[in-house]
Amino acid sequence: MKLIIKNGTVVTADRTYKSDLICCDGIIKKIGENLEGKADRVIDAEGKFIMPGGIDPHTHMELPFMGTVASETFYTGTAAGAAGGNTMIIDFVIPNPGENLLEAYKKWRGWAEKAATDYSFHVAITWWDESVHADMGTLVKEHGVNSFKHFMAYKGAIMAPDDTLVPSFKRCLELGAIPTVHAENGELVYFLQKEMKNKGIYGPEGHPQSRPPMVEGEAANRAIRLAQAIEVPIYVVHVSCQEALEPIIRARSEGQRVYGECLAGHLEIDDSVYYNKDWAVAAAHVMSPPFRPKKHQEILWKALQSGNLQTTATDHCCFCADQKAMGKDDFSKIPNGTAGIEDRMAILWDSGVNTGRLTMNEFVAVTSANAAKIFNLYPRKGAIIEGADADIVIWDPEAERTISAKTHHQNVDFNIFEGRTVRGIPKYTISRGNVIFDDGELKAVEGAGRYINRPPFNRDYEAVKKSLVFNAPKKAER
Ligand code: URQ
Ligand code: ZN
Ligand code: ZN
Repeated sequence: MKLIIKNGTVVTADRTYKSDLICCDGIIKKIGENLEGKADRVIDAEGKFIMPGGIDPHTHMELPFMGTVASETFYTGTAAGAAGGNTMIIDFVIPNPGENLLEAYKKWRGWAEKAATDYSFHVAITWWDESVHADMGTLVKEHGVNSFKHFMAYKGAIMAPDDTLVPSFKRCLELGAIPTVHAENGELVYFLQKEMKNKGIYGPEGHPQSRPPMVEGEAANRAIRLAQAIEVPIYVVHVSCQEALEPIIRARSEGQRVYGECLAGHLEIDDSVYYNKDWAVAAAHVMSPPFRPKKHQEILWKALQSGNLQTTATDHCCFCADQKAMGKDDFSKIPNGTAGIEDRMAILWDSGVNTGRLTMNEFVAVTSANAAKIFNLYPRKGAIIEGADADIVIWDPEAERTISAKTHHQNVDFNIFEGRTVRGIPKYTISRGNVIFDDGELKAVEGAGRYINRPPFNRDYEAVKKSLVFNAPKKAER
């Protein structure tokens, strides 16, 4: 399939310039002015921005969790993501404690074969013994995994205590992989949940009250200090509040290699949702860390603007009303998770670029390029250069959309951004040169996505040079 994109303005994390593009055989073949030639399709991108397709580094498609399974599949979720301008997800393999990591990895790989866009996996370390140590090595060396997740919350389920965090962080360093953390102190959450119920609080309002910002702040600080002692980089997912941001800013100002991610939801939604008179609406917002008091939103925006947070994600983990109702009598039984993959980029554009908080280039950085760099996908992903994958979103900065569960493509019956009108939305989403979101029409193909290997990070230059081969852009034809 040969595609020519004409008259557009290319916007990357570092440049904005008028240019045409020729995409062929799944990659960006040529970038330049006045490109002509025969093609299967020509798109006139006049007045539109040509940007790297969004990368959502935090999703949970069809996750088995809290006694049920997330309602979004790898196909429906990546298709909905394409409708929102995304061309890649990094999802999670989450072994049950005691479950063999390679078995769990193979299971998730099977589920993900239906994906409509490219995908990769972080692998969670939910228990520890010598076999985990060994399997981490196999996953890095043979399966293109370079990031391992640690849930510091969810006591009694997948929580990783310090005696798992320390050896696992050390193993990440040995392998050239990056540890990532869900930073909430699971012991405190467990204690505070019991406190809530002792006070007779069983409704959704018990959820935020049992995981206040200090619970996240303690865990973020502890994870960062462990990483500092072990001298391994660290990536903190879904940073939701000032208390978790402060240790990140402190560590970064001291030169420690710490990265932080924030969710579109945490940037825009506050904890008043948990006091909605309609139980189902309050429960639909139960996710962890919870939505916070309003003051944290501007603090997160400032962190994105200042570069103290580097990526945005969604933690797309969908549960429909009947699933959320599992916690009808006890908030701690409400499956945790909300959607967002279809709306993240438009929310970031409308609340970020339209307001002047972010430049268009910073928008590309926080929705695509930075995640590609941190997880060693760049410039194959997250860039508009010759030789990179033709993962592109053609953005219409003037078009508007009103977000609603009635019209979204996500396989869930609730939308946390319900009723929000955004200006600036995708007109076309192109996955490896194929137009899969076509001027409002979703043309995603089940199974068209590929698993993307992510090489480890190496400190010895020879290994780096070798690993760059797949990244090396083709020499521009003169
Ligand atoms: O904690 C996570 O990231 C997963 C289990 C999704 N659920 C959530 O509430 N964030
Ligand atoms: Zn989490
Ligand atoms: Zn998550």
